[in-house]
Amino acid sequence: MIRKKTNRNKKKVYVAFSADILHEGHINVLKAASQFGDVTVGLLTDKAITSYRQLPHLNYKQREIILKNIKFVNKVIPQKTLDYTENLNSIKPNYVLHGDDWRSGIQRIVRKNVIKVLKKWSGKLIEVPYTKNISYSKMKSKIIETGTTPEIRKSKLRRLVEAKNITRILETHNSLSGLIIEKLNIQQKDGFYEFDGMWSSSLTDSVSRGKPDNQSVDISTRLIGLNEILDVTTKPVIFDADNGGRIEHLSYTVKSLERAGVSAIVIEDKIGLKKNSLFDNQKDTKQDNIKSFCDKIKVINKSKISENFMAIARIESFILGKSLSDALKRANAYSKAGADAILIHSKEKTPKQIFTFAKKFSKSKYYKPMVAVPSTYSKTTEKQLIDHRFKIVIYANHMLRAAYPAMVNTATKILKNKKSYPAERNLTSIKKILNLIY
Ligand code: SPV
Ligand code: MG
Repeated sequence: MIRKKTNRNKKKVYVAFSADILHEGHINVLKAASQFGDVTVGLLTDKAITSYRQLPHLNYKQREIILKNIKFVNKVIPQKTLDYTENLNSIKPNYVLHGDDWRSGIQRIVRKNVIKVLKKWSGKLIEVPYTKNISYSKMKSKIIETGTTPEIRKSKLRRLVEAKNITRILETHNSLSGLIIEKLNIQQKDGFYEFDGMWSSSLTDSVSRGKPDNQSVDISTRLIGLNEILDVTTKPVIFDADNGGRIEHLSYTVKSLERAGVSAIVIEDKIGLKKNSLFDNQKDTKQDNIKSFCDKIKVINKSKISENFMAIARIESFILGKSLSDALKRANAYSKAGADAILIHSKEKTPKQIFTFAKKFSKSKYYKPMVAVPSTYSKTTEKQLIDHRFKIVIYANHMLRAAYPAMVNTATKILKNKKSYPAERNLTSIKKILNLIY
């Protein structure tokens, strides 16, 4: 093996990369950098990258291994923010190299700051011509087209929870809604926004098949639908498994989910005939006892193959009119039994109930990341959830609720007018729908 020695007399060169999809443009910059001295690469962590764009396909370790083995690189260190200041101050490089493509857009401010910091020790920014005909977004779409591996997809949820203040999940009930979640992103003044993953909801999965949310749609049927979504997406999935079914069957469900590349299973602590939690009348609904539910969590953890697969325990105490102390007792027990996260459910109009829970549970020695489902308390902002230490937000049914009135309105208009023209105004054009997927 060739050891790369750092030459004390050589100049120090710093290059920052996210290096998700490595291409010849990176190599051009690194080659140029190595001509000025010893090259340290500041490799952006998942956290730094998600502050301005999507979680990279490869995790930090994988990206580090690739860079360390490039002959122009002497050292790789983590760069924990998009801003270079911390690393520059500790290394005090003579040069920073970057492609000349960062003079506009989000990187403009970062660039300005690099120049300012380098000035302190008369360091210089050298910009090399950006390698033409390379588009990160085109390459990213290629990855979507090609697909992903179950393991890479599965690991993404844990990475997101570690990297982001809040992981934003939206309900999907078919491939088209999955594709919208996959592709939609917006650039706002304060940053880049997108959905991080998908919620496979028992409610919308059932309703879109014309059946009630009471497990009439069996797990195999749900997995068929899910696989169709997985075929055309790369983002992680959280699977709503109701109460997990019979404990004797649970290990098989976990295996099927893992094989498909699902990141997390959510099980709720209810027993008996399943009834959706948002119904007002929960008279006949029974909660599981703590011990039996903990046993289910243990079965999930025992049957899972990958450490990346997560067990999320969903507490229904508030749904069933039970007290805060009941919810807390359960949260601690479920966490101790091995749950990776706690979903505290509520059907109140305000988040008061879950925030009171969050304040107490965040202080518990058994604290685990918390998950919120703001279906009824929908005025609650992500910022408020972050302030209460929620790490995942699930918008649990919105895609189906959006599609349903649109379809009913269109059908009504055609029926009323005995022609389709009046409905056209609210429809996607035929041309657009033909070209939506090609
Ligand atoms: C679902 O989306 O199926 C859920 C959330 O489990 S809730 O409808 O609130 O029960
Ligand atoms: Mg459900």
